[in-house]
Amino acid sequence: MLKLHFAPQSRAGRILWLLEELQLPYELNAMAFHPKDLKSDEHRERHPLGRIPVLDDGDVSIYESGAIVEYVLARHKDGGLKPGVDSPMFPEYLQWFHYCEGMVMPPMNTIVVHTILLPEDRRAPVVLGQAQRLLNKALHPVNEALEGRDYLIGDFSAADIMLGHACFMSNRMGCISDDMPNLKAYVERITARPAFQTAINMS
Ligand SMILES: N[C@@H](CCC(=O)N[C@@H](CS)C(=O)NCC(=O)O)C(=O)O
Repeated sequence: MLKLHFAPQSRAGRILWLLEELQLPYELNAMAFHPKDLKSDEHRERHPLGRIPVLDDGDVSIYESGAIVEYVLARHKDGGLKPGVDSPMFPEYLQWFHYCEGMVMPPMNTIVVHTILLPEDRRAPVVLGQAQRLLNKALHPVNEALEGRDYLIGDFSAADIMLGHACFMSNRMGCISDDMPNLKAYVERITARPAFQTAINMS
């Protein structure tokens, strides 16, 4: 059985959401988002940096949320969440799938560091401001891509699980401005999905 190592309010929610969308059976190792769990020797054996998500599948143990999504789709069930290589939507699918960790998450990580993780006296308003502007800029092309579409490539896909989850987190942090109405509607649309609701209520 698949076993997901996760902590609340993190990227691990993507994998929970994916498993719920695909209705695959899984087991959860719910840890606290705290160094006592994430940096324990036991967890560092699963992930050398003590991060989540990590997925175990028999003898396989894999980390990196995007890699885990690809792994589950390829080895377990794709549920129509990935267009075929010959589909005209395939290049855009790949682009948005990777835009998540490549362009959206780096400034979001900086924002989290300078609003939550660092003690107040070590937070840098200049760095925070730069990251907020960068995140806002990175989200504009997503808002444009969603013009006239419900999901990133039209139909719901695993790109929505990756980038949609990052948009959900951006919105929760107040980083989706009013000039991005498509993106705001998109976040409402994905959060209304039953599988997302189940995943978010568990995390
Ligand atoms: N690129 C990795 C990022 C993993 C990552 O940084 N996860 C965060 C949670 S969202 C984490 O474990 N943070 C704990 C820490 O930095 O100590 C992925 O997509 O899985």
